[in-house]
Amino acid sequence: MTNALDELVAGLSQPQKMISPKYFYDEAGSQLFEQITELPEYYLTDAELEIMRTHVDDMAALIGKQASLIEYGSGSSLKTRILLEHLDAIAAYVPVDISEEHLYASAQKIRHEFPDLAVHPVVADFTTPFALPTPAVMPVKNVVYFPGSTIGNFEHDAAVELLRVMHGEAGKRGALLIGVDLQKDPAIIDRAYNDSEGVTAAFNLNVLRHLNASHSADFDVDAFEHRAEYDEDKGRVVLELVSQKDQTFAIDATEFDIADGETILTEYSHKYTLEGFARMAHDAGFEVERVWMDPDELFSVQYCTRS
Ligand code: SAH
Ligand code: AVI
Repeated sequence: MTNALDELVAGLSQPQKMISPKYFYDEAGSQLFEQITELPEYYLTDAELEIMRTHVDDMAALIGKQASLIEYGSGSSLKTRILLEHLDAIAAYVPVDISEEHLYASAQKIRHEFPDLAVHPVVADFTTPFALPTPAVMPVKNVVYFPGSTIGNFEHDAAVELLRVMHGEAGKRGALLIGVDLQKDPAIIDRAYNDSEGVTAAFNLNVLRHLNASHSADFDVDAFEHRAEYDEDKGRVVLELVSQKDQTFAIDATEFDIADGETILTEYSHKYTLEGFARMAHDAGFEVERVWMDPDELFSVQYCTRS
Protein backbone atom coordinates (compact mmCIF):
# COMPACT_ATOMS: atom_id res chain seq x y z
CA MET A 1 0.00 0.00 0.00
CA THR A 2 1.38 3.40 -0.93
CA ASN A 3 1.55 6.01 1.80
CA ALA A 4 0.16 9.54 1.48
CA LEU A 5 3.49 11.16 0.53
CA ASP A 6 4.12 8.63 -2.27
CA GLU A 7 0.57 9.10 -3.52
CA LEU A 8 0.85 12.91 -3.48
CA VAL A 9 4.25 12.90 -5.22
CA ALA A 10 2.95 10.46 -7.86
CA GLY A 11 -0.12 12.65 -8.55
CA LEU A 12 1.92 15.84 -8.82
CA SER A 13 4.45 14.15 -11.12
CA GLN A 14 1.81 13.49 -13.83
CA PRO A 15 1.71 15.74 -16.92
CA GLN A 16 -1.64 16.97 -15.48
CA LYS A 17 -0.72 17.55 -11.84
CA MET A 18 -3.36 16.17 -9.49
CA ILE A 19 -4.20 15.86 -5.81
CA SER A 20 -6.92 13.42 -4.68
CA PRO A 21 -10.05 15.18 -3.33
CA LYS A 22 -9.76 13.14 -0.14
CA TYR A 23 -7.06 15.66 0.93
CA PHE A 24 -9.69 18.43 1.11
CA TYR A 25 -10.91 17.05 4.39
CA ASP A 26 -8.98 18.13 7.43
CA GLU A 27 -11.10 19.78 10.16
CA ALA A 28 -11.12 23.12 8.26
CA GLY A 29 -12.07 21.32 5.02
CA SER A 30 -14.96 19.51 6.70
CA GLN A 31 -16.20 22.83 8.13
CA LEU A 32 -15.92 24.49 4.71
CA PHE A 33 -17.84 21.62 3.11
CA GLU A 34 -20.57 22.09 5.72
CA GLN A 35 -20.72 25.79 4.75
CA ILE A 36 -21.01 24.75 1.08
CA THR A 37 -24.06 22.63 1.92
CA GLU A 38 -25.73 25.76 3.35
CA LEU A 39 -25.17 27.89 0.22
CA PRO A 40 -28.29 28.74 -1.79
CA GLU A 41 -26.42 27.81 -5.01
CA TYR A 42 -25.42 24.32 -3.78
CA TYR A 43 -28.71 22.63 -4.77
CA LEU A 44 -27.44 19.11 -4.03
CA THR A 45 -28.02 19.15 -0.25
CA ASP A 46 -31.47 20.78 -0.31
CA ALA A 47 -32.66 18.45 -3.06
CA GLU A 48 -31.37 15.33 -1.30
CA LEU A 49 -32.84 16.40 2.06
CA GLU A 50 -36.20 16.98 0.39
CA ILE A 51 -36.08 13.51 -1.19
CA MET A 52 -35.18 11.93 2.15
CA ARG A 53 -37.98 13.73 4.01
CA THR A 54 -40.58 12.89 1.38
CA HIS A 55 -39.70 9.23 0.85
CA VAL A 56 -38.15 8.05 4.10
CA ASP A 57 -41.13 5.78 4.90
CA ASP A 58 -40.64 3.96 1.58
CA MET A 59 -36.93 3.66 2.26
CA ALA A 60 -37.52 2.36 5.80
CA ALA A 61 -39.98 -0.25 4.48
CA LEU A 62 -37.41 -1.52 1.97
CA ILE A 63 -34.62 -1.59 4.55
CA GLY A 64 -36.75 -3.40 7.15
CA LYS A 65 -35.95 -4.29 10.76
CA GLN A 66 -32.64 -4.52 12.57
CA ALA A 67 -30.35 -3.43 9.76
CA SER A 68 -26.80 -2.28 10.30
CA LEU A 69 -26.32 1.09 8.58
CA ILE A 70 -22.79 1.61 7.25
CA GLU A 71 -22.27 5.15 5.95
CA TYR A 72 -19.37 6.06 3.68
CA GLY A 73 -18.10 9.66 3.92
CA SER A 74 -20.57 10.47 6.69
CA GLY A 75 -19.34 14.05 7.34
CA SER A 76 -21.89 15.62 9.70
CA SER A 77 -24.41 12.76 9.21
CA LEU A 78 -26.95 15.40 8.22
CA LYS A 79 -29.19 13.29 5.98
CA THR A 80 -28.66 10.19 8.08
CA ARG A 81 -30.67 11.64 10.96
CA ILE A 82 -33.80 11.39 8.83
CA LEU A 83 -33.15 7.67 8.30
CA LEU A 84 -32.20 7.06 11.93
CA GLU A 85 -35.51 8.59 13.05
CA HIS A 86 -37.51 6.21 10.85
CA LEU A 87 -35.65 2.88 10.77
CA ASP A 88 -36.90 0.07 12.97
CA ALA A 89 -34.58 -1.34 15.69
CA ILE A 90 -31.27 -0.47 14.01
CA ALA A 91 -28.53 -3.01 14.92
CA ALA A 92 -25.72 -0.45 14.54
CA TYR A 93 -24.79 2.81 12.85
CA VAL A 94 -21.23 2.77 11.46
CA PRO A 95 -20.16 6.16 10.06
CA VAL A 96 -16.89 5.89 8.10
CA ASP A 97 -14.86 9.02 7.31
CA ILE A 98 -11.28 10.13 6.74
CA SER A 99 -11.75 13.42 8.66
CA GLU A 100 -11.07 12.13 12.18
CA GLU A 101 -11.91 15.05 14.45
CA HIS A 102 -15.07 15.88 12.54
CA LEU A 103 -16.19 12.24 12.51
CA TYR A 104 -15.77 11.80 16.27
CA ALA A 105 -17.55 15.08 17.02
CA SER A 106 -20.46 14.13 14.70
CA ALA A 107 -20.67 10.63 16.23
CA GLN A 108 -20.86 12.18 19.72
CA LYS A 109 -23.77 14.39 18.63
CA ILE A 110 -25.58 11.39 17.13
CA ARG A 111 -25.08 9.42 20.38
CA HIS A 112 -26.55 12.33 22.29
CA GLU A 113 -29.56 12.61 19.97
CA PHE A 114 -30.16 8.83 19.72
CA PRO A 115 -29.15 7.47 23.15
CA ASP A 116 -30.32 3.90 22.38
CA LEU A 117 -28.39 3.65 19.12
CA ALA A 118 -25.10 1.69 18.88
CA VAL A 119 -22.78 4.14 17.08
CA HIS A 120 -19.39 2.81 15.94
CA PRO A 121 -17.40 5.47 14.03
CA VAL A 122 -14.54 4.21 11.86
CA VAL A 123 -11.73 6.54 10.76
CA ALA A 124 -10.57 5.18 7.42
CA ASP A 125 -9.78 5.96 3.82
CA PHE A 126 -12.55 3.95 2.20
CA THR A 127 -10.57 3.62 -1.05
CA THR A 128 -8.21 1.23 0.75
CA PRO A 129 -9.19 -1.94 2.66
CA PHE A 130 -10.46 -1.28 6.19
CA ALA A 131 -12.11 -3.37 8.90
CA LEU A 132 -15.68 -2.85 10.06
CA PRO A 133 -16.63 -3.45 13.70
CA THR A 134 -18.80 -6.44 14.62
CA PRO A 135 -22.03 -5.12 16.12
CA ALA A 136 -23.18 -6.52 19.49
CA VAL A 137 -26.65 -7.15 17.99
CA MET A 138 -26.60 -9.43 14.93
CA PRO A 139 -27.95 -7.38 11.99
CA VAL A 140 -30.62 -8.84 9.70
CA LYS A 141 -28.84 -7.11 6.81
CA ASN A 142 -26.14 -4.57 6.06
CA VAL A 143 -27.24 -1.41 4.31
CA VAL A 144 -24.48 0.71 2.85
CA TYR A 145 -25.52 4.37 2.83
CA PHE A 146 -23.55 6.68 0.52
CA PRO A 147 -25.29 10.08 0.31
CA GLY A 148 -24.17 13.42 -1.13
CA SER A 149 -23.20 12.06 -4.57
CA THR A 150 -19.68 11.51 -3.25
CA ILE A 151 -19.60 8.63 -5.77
CA GLY A 152 -19.35 11.42 -8.39
CA ASN A 153 -15.90 12.33 -7.11
CA PHE A 154 -14.56 9.08 -8.59
CA GLU A 155 -13.76 8.36 -12.22
CA HIS A 156 -15.70 5.50 -13.79
CA ASP A 157 -13.36 2.59 -13.02
CA ALA A 158 -12.62 3.74 -9.47
CA ALA A 159 -16.35 4.30 -8.88
CA VAL A 160 -17.15 0.74 -10.04
CA GLU A 161 -14.37 -0.62 -7.83
CA LEU A 162 -15.75 1.26 -4.80
CA LEU A 163 -19.30 0.07 -5.53
CA ARG A 164 -17.91 -3.49 -5.71
CA VAL A 165 -16.45 -3.12 -2.22
CA MET A 166 -19.88 -1.91 -1.04
CA HIS A 167 -21.47 -4.87 -2.84
CA GLY A 168 -19.23 -7.16 -0.78
CA GLU A 169 -20.12 -5.36 2.44
CA ALA A 170 -23.84 -5.43 1.72
CA GLY A 171 -23.66 -9.23 1.59
CA LYS A 172 -26.33 -11.45 0.04
CA ARG A 173 -29.36 -9.87 1.69
CA GLY A 174 -28.01 -6.34 1.93
CA ALA A 175 -28.48 -3.18 -0.10
CA LEU A 176 -26.98 0.14 -1.10
CA LEU A 177 -28.81 3.44 -0.59
CA ILE A 178 -26.96 6.08 -2.58
CA GLY A 179 -27.30 9.77 -3.45
CA VAL A 180 -26.63 10.43 -7.14
CA ASP A 181 -26.51 13.91 -8.68
CA LEU A 182 -28.14 14.22 -12.11
CA GLN A 183 -27.24 15.98 -15.37
CA LYS A 184 -29.15 19.23 -15.79
CA ASP A 185 -28.95 22.80 -17.12
CA PRO A 186 -25.18 23.53 -17.00
CA ALA A 187 -25.85 27.03 -15.61
CA ILE A 188 -27.29 25.50 -12.40
CA ILE A 189 -24.23 23.27 -11.99
CA ASP A 190 -21.86 26.11 -12.76
CA ARG A 191 -23.37 28.31 -10.03
CA ALA A 192 -23.15 25.48 -7.46
CA TYR A 193 -19.36 25.26 -7.88
CA ASN A 194 -18.71 29.01 -8.33
CA ASP A 195 -20.72 30.43 -5.46
CA SER A 196 -20.90 34.18 -4.94
CA GLU A 197 -19.48 34.05 -1.39
CA GLY A 198 -16.32 32.23 -2.50
CA VAL A 199 -16.81 29.33 -0.08
CA THR A 200 -16.08 26.72 -2.77
CA ALA A 201 -12.92 28.65 -3.68
CA ALA A 202 -11.83 28.56 -0.02
CA PHE A 203 -12.66 24.82 0.14
CA ASN A 204 -10.59 24.14 -2.99
CA LEU A 205 -7.62 26.21 -1.75
CA ASN A 206 -7.81 24.56 1.68
CA VAL A 207 -6.28 21.44 0.18
CA LEU A 208 -2.99 23.35 -0.10
CA ARG A 209 -3.22 24.61 3.50
CA HIS A 210 -3.92 21.06 4.65
CA LEU A 211 -0.90 19.67 2.80
CA ASN A 212 1.29 22.49 4.19
CA ALA A 213 0.11 21.80 7.75
CA SER A 214 0.33 18.02 7.81
CA HIS A 215 2.02 16.63 4.71
CA SER A 216 5.32 18.57 4.66
CA ALA A 217 4.36 20.80 1.73
CA ASP A 218 5.22 24.48 1.21
CA PHE A 219 2.57 25.80 -1.21
CA ASP A 220 2.21 29.57 -1.51
CA VAL A 221 -1.58 29.40 -1.14
CA ASP A 222 -2.12 33.01 -2.27
CA ALA A 223 -0.39 32.24 -5.58
CA PHE A 224 -3.19 29.86 -6.70
CA GLU A 225 -6.77 30.51 -7.78
CA HIS A 226 -9.91 28.36 -7.75
CA ARG A 227 -11.42 27.27 -11.06
CA ALA A 228 -14.52 25.09 -11.57
CA GLU A 229 -15.87 24.34 -15.04
CA TYR A 230 -18.62 21.97 -16.11
CA ASP A 231 -17.64 19.75 -19.04
CA GLU A 232 -21.03 18.96 -20.51
CA ASP A 233 -19.70 16.25 -22.88
CA LYS A 234 -18.12 14.31 -20.03
CA GLY A 235 -20.90 15.22 -17.57
CA ARG A 236 -18.54 16.39 -14.89
CA VAL A 237 -17.36 19.47 -13.05
CA VAL A 238 -13.57 19.85 -13.11
CA LEU A 239 -12.12 21.60 -10.04
CA GLU A 240 -8.63 22.95 -10.41
CA LEU A 241 -6.16 25.29 -8.76
CA VAL A 242 -4.55 27.63 -11.25
CA SER A 243 -1.00 28.82 -10.61
CA GLN A 244 -0.81 32.62 -10.77
CA LYS A 245 2.92 32.68 -11.65
CA ASP A 246 5.88 30.47 -12.50
CA GLN A 247 6.76 28.95 -9.14
CA THR A 248 8.24 26.00 -7.30
CA PHE A 249 6.73 24.02 -4.44
CA ALA A 250 7.84 20.97 -2.52
CA ILE A 251 6.19 17.96 -0.94
CA ASP A 252 8.63 16.68 1.66
CA ALA A 253 11.94 16.40 -0.23
CA THR A 254 10.47 16.45 -3.76
CA GLU A 255 10.37 19.76 -5.65
CA PHE A 256 7.94 20.61 -8.45
CA ASP A 257 7.86 23.46 -10.95
CA ILE A 258 4.52 24.87 -12.01
CA ALA A 259 4.12 27.46 -14.75
CA ASP A 260 1.95 30.56 -14.75
CA GLY A 261 -1.55 29.37 -15.77
CA GLU A 262 -0.77 25.68 -15.23
CA THR A 263 -3.30 23.80 -13.10
CA ILE A 264 -3.49 21.20 -10.37
CA LEU A 265 -6.61 19.03 -10.78
CA THR A 266 -8.23 18.62 -7.37
CA GLU A 267 -11.64 17.06 -8.08
CA TYR A 268 -14.09 15.72 -10.60
CA SER A 269 -17.76 15.85 -9.71
CA HIS A 270 -19.66 13.61 -12.10
CA LYS A 271 -23.31 14.20 -12.89
CA TYR A 272 -25.22 11.17 -14.15
CA THR A 273 -28.16 10.17 -16.27
CA LEU A 274 -30.38 7.52 -14.64
CA GLU A 275 -29.30 5.04 -17.35
CA GLY A 276 -25.62 5.90 -16.90
CA PHE A 277 -25.72 5.31 -13.15
CA ALA A 278 -27.74 2.08 -13.55
CA ARG A 279 -25.09 0.75 -15.96
CA MET A 280 -22.30 1.60 -13.54
CA ALA A 281 -24.16 -0.02 -10.62
CA HIS A 282 -24.79 -3.08 -12.79
CA ASP A 283 -21.06 -3.35 -13.56
CA ALA A 284 -20.49 -3.56 -9.80
CA GLY A 285 -23.15 -6.29 -9.35
CA PHE A 286 -26.05 -4.06 -8.25
CA GLU A 287 -29.55 -3.71 -9.67
CA VAL A 288 -31.28 -0.35 -9.16
CA GLU A 289 -34.57 -1.27 -7.50
CA ARG A 290 -35.99 2.17 -6.67
CA VAL A 291 -35.21 5.74 -7.69
CA TRP A 292 -36.58 8.78 -5.84
CA MET A 293 -36.13 12.32 -7.18
CA ASP A 294 -37.03 15.85 -6.09
CA PRO A 295 -39.81 17.57 -8.09
CA ASP A 296 -37.27 19.44 -10.27
CA GLU A 297 -35.34 16.19 -10.91
CA LEU A 298 -32.06 17.76 -9.88
CA PHE A 299 -30.93 14.88 -7.67
CA SER A 300 -31.77 11.24 -6.99
CA VAL A 301 -31.56 8.74 -4.17
CA GLN A 302 -31.39 5.15 -5.37
CA TYR A 303 -31.93 1.82 -3.62
CA CYS A 304 -29.80 -0.93 -5.13
CA THR A 305 -29.83 -4.63 -4.33
CA ARG A 306 -27.48 -7.36 -5.48
CA SER A 307 -28.29 -8.63 -8.95
N1 SAH B 1 -22.17 12.55 3.33
C1 SAH B 1 -22.08 13.97 3.66
C2 SAH B 1 -20.68 14.54 3.42
C3 SAH B 1 -20.22 14.52 1.97
S1 SAH B 1 -18.65 15.33 1.81
C4 SAH B 1 -23.11 14.72 2.87
O1 SAH B 1 -23.77 14.10 2.04
O2 SAH B 1 -23.29 15.91 3.08
C5 SAH B 1 -17.64 13.94 1.53
C6 SAH B 1 -17.27 13.24 2.84
O3 SAH B 1 -16.53 12.08 2.51
C7 SAH B 1 -16.40 14.08 3.76
O4 SAH B 1 -16.88 14.01 5.07
C8 SAH B 1 -15.00 13.46 3.61
O5 SAH B 1 -14.23 13.60 4.78
C9 SAH B 1 -15.32 12.03 3.26
N2 SAH B 1 -14.33 11.38 2.40
C10 SAH B 1 -13.90 11.80 1.19
N3 SAH B 1 -13.03 10.92 0.67
C11 SAH B 1 -12.90 9.93 1.59
C12 SAH B 1 -12.14 8.71 1.63
N4 SAH B 1 -11.34 8.37 0.62
N5 SAH B 1 -12.28 7.91 2.71
C13 SAH B 1 -13.11 8.28 3.74
N6 SAH B 1 -13.84 9.40 3.76
C14 SAH B 1 -13.74 10.22 2.69
C1 AVI C 1 -18.43 15.69 -1.58
N1 AVI C 1 -18.76 15.98 -2.98
C2 AVI C 1 -19.90 15.21 -3.43
C3 AVI C 1 -18.86 17.42 -3.29
C4 AVI C 1 -19.27 17.62 -4.78
O1 AVI C 1 -20.20 18.39 -5.01
O2 AVI C 1 -18.69 16.97 -5.65
C5 AVI C 1 -17.58 18.15 -3.00
C6 AVI C 1 -17.59 19.57 -3.47
N2 AVI C 1 -16.69 20.09 -4.28
C7 AVI C 1 -16.99 21.37 -4.50
N3 AVI C 1 -18.11 21.64 -3.86
C8 AVI C 1 -18.49 20.54 -3.20
